[in-house]
Amino acid sequence: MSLLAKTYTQRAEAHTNAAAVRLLRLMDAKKTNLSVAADVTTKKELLHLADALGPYICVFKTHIDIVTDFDQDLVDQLEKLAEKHSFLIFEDRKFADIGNTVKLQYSAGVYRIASWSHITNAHPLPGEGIVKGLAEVGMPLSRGLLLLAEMSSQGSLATGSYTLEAVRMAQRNRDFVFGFIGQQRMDVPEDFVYLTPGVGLEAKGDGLGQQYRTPEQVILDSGCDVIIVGRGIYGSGDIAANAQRYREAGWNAYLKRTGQL
Ligand code: 5BU
Repeated sequence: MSLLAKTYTQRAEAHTNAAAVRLLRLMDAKKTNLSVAADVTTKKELLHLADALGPYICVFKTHIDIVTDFDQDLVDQLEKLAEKHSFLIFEDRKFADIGNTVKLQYSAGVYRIASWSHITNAHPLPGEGIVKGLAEVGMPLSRGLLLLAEMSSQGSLATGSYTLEAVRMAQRNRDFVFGFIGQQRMDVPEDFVYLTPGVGLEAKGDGLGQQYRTPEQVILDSGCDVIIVGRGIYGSGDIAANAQRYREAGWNAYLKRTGQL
């Protein structure tokens, strides 16, 4: 059976990374492959989005360093909401330094990301030491890492042989690296989970380089697994209704792909 015809649950069996197994199982259980990108700058707004959108999502994606009034209580509450609604937290930190530095950035500082974020991501740019450094912190905590294989923004330099090298780096570190942030699935035998930003049903871009594709293009045509949607959900109108629309579009594309629809 081809990878793309398999359900998320079937694919969970082949994964060893704890975060990947949890994610794949909870997607089928909750019937959602939607992740919300909560790019808001106050604790109140962030917690509101997590609670209001929790029922519709598999992953709550944060940029914790944009929250002006960050404190430990925010993290405690976010973790409670993740339990309540059964979603994983993904700090979109995009680490990009040498192994020793990212280890400290991941474990220490004000945010102590590794202590609460199930998933984080890194640029392969500095070389494999970045994965090794993050793994020293993340593996004992059962965390998972995504490598940035491609970006959604116009003019991104992460293309061609860079993207191929990202995939090779992931293949060599499968215990910790379970997938990618990317725009299209690369044809390799291993099962990697793809989380894909740059998703919008209306807008085509944002005037600052962002480029949008539809959930169907992402899940069905490009073979990715999770759609990441920010402003398309919280930008205007009823956020729960918007989330339901994206959830349905993403889920139907998955059902079509797996022959269930
Ligand atoms: P938007 O509001 O749906 O455009 O938000 C997209 C989010 O995904 C935002 O948090 C970005 O930081 C993130 N993102 C992205 O847009 N494109 C990329 O290639 C990567 C992350 Br990697």
